[in-house]
Amino acid sequence: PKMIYLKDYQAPDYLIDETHLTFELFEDHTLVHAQLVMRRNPTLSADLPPLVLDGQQLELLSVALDDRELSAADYQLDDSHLTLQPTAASFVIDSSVRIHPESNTALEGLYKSSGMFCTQCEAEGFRKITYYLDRPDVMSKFTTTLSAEQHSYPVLLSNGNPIASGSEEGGRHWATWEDPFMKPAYLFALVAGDLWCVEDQFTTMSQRAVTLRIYVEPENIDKVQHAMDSLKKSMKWDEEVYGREYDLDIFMIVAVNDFNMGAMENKGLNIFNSSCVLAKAETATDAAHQRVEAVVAHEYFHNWSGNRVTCRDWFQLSLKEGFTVFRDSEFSADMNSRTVKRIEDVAYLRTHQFAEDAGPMAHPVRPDAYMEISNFYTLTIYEKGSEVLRMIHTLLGAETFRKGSDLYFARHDGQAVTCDDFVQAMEDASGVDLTQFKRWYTQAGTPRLEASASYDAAANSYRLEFRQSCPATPGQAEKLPFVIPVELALLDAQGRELPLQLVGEEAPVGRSRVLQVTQAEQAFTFINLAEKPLPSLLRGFSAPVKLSFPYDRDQLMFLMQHDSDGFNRWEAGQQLSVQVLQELIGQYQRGEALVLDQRLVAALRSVLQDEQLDQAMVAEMLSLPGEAYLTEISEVADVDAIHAAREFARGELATALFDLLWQRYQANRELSRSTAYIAEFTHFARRSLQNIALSYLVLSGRPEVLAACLEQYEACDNMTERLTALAVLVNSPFESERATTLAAFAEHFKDNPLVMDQWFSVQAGSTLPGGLARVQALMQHPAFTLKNPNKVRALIGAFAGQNLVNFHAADGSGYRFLADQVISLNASNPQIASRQLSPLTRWRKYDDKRQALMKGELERILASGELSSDVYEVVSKSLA
Ligand code: DPP
Ligand code: ZN
Repeated sequence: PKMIYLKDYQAPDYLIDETHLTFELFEDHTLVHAQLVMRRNPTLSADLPPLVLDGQQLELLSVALDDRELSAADYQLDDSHLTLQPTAASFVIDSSVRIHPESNTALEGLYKSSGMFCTQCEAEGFRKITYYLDRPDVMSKFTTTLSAEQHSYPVLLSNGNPIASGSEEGGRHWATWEDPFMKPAYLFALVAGDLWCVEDQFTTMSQRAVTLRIYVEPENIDKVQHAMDSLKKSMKWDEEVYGREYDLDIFMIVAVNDFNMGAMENKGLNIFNSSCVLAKAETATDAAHQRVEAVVAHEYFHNWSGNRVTCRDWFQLSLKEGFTVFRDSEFSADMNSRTVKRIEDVAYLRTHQFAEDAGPMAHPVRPDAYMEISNFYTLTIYEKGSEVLRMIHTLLGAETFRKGSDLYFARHDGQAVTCDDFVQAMEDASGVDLTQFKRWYTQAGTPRLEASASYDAAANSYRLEFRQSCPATPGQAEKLPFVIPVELALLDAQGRELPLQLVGEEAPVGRSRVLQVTQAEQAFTFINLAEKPLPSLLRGFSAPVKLSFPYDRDQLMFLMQHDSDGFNRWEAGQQLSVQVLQELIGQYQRGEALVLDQRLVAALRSVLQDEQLDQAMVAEMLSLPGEAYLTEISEVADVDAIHAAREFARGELATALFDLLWQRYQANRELSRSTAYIAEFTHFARRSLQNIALSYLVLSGRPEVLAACLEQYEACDNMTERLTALAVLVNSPFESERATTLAAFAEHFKDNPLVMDQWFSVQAGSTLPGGLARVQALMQHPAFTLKNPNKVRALIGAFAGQNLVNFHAADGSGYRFLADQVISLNASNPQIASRQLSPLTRWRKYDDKRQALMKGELERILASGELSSDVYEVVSKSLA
């Protein structure tokens, strides 16, 4: 595989004005006929270069140019292109190919899942369907006719509006769909299957009625309402917050069991991993309900940020993904709790994206080069991309940001554009120069921001100094300073925000404001401060940086109680916990007895006693930083010490806070008993506190907690409580109850694959000794298969990504296991294989012995035979 560079971008030689597709779907093959109405790109010279169409794994049956059948002498064919010579500026290509969706295990292009036909074309899957200019800047008007056997495939869907249908001889039928909007091939979709749908309606802001349909397998028809409600909320929110109206007469979602990603925003016909659609109380957790709401919104929002305005090339992927993640996170914040949503997003970003940005696959939000684009659907493109948009939003303010987005959509509707075009619209609408800001798009790595402060009592002034730097990343040794928006307040001894007046300002400007750190070193002096303040910095995590400020533990406890920024209250607690845990890690490494700083106990006690505090916040504050986060912030991660220290702290907290936790648990369990399940934020909140309380309580080993756990498992009416009870037992010392409950759960839910995924995950994550053996045994379970990406993620992904003590076993057995799985997945599903590799790419974080073992496995993969470009790119970059 070779590198593809942004600097080599060239506009397409030819355009495809119309695309007429015909699919004849059969059990052992599919015939695809494509008629492409083409012309020379008018912005280029008048000569006619060869036409190079993309195509892979296609059996070419015939090709014609302007109705003239071509013979093999008229074209060149290799394993990824069909090349021929046009003779006029406008022409029509007709091709027929045979493909094999029934044996497509890569789940890219057209494939079969649970007996239905479906597609996944982003990024470069369309070339596995027909010969085409498979690039996002070639936009075309599509008409699609599909035919199949009527009994097995009563439902035939494609993009746009249905315009005709009928029956054929021999029990087959057909349907034709027409999409009036120009789109790139990656947004093409087709579905044929035996599906049921739930239908609803949405009236848009200009009073157009839109039909909404969610298609699922018949047995899942009772699990669709939550997704439908989420869809209607998303449509309304996009009208209100962004002024975006839906544009077709029908919007469809189809749930598919075998899917590489979460979902796909195909025009008018979104195809979803069933895990991101199906949700009802008995089978889906609160987290799953929230995920469905967020993903439905995300894909719907793409209709504008992605489809109406798309990407010029795949280097611009964050143009649509970063923006759309930002849009869906704001939507979720509006539907639920803004502070809690922010905490969840930041915890995720800091644990996972920061690790990516510090590893061998680190790349800018707009990469310069890639080997396999499927590897670039990353946390950096999505989550950091969203943070970059959030910073623009912070710098411009909500109103001006909206003017910028309106201008962007108006100026580029129907076009394929770049990240620069987006920023230009923001600059033009605001008059703000974002030249330096754009370094966020081009420089990889997580910036460090060190802050320090000094108070001058004689002058009543307070000086804050910032120093920024950014570590080297592959291909980028030196970095230039970023524009870092730092939202801050200064608190007095009672925790009140003080008026903020910088030297040179006539009067104070607010009590919480955004400063811009743009230099490598920069100081700000605040005046008219009669007492030394305590700063609340980077409020709401206003920039994706690693901030340090020399707070002592008492100051952090003070901020936990008094900071008026909810996010920073949580953040103070995290920093306090990190300090305390790092102290324990040191004690463990030196072979000393572990002693927990009682200030952490005191701080969490007052959180638990605070009846005013949102219960979800209480739950968030009780959650100690995870092992993966502690790994990320370590120079060299000592897996065993991290695990031991964190478990010790949890045990001490459980003992010291037992009564309060028990009280909070029982009060909430009582509410759960007396109220039917509601998928709504206040209920998510109280269940999250109830459940984290239970996970602490069980550490006491007391019989009344075991009884409570079993009661919750048996008597609850929803998966959130049931799965928590199961997870708590699985990680508990109550061996016989663990086994009985696991067996009962599997028996009860054996026919529900999504619930069985949870069952696998809970066990894969258990940090009790013997983790690998348990995972290997589970791979033999009848409900497990490597062919289903959700199963791979639930068992193998959860083991390697979340069960750090077991995965990093000192003998290297976890590494060897993962490499074996990657080698076997490489042949069947390269995208999933490559994704599973990421724990091994982080080898630099570990001690020499583990480094050698991890590298050894990467080398073994490299030597294992023919590698997909997906796996080859990640392995070779990791070893470089
Ligand atoms: N399906 C993926 C997403 O929506 C890729 N577009 O993010
Ligand atoms: Zn997306």
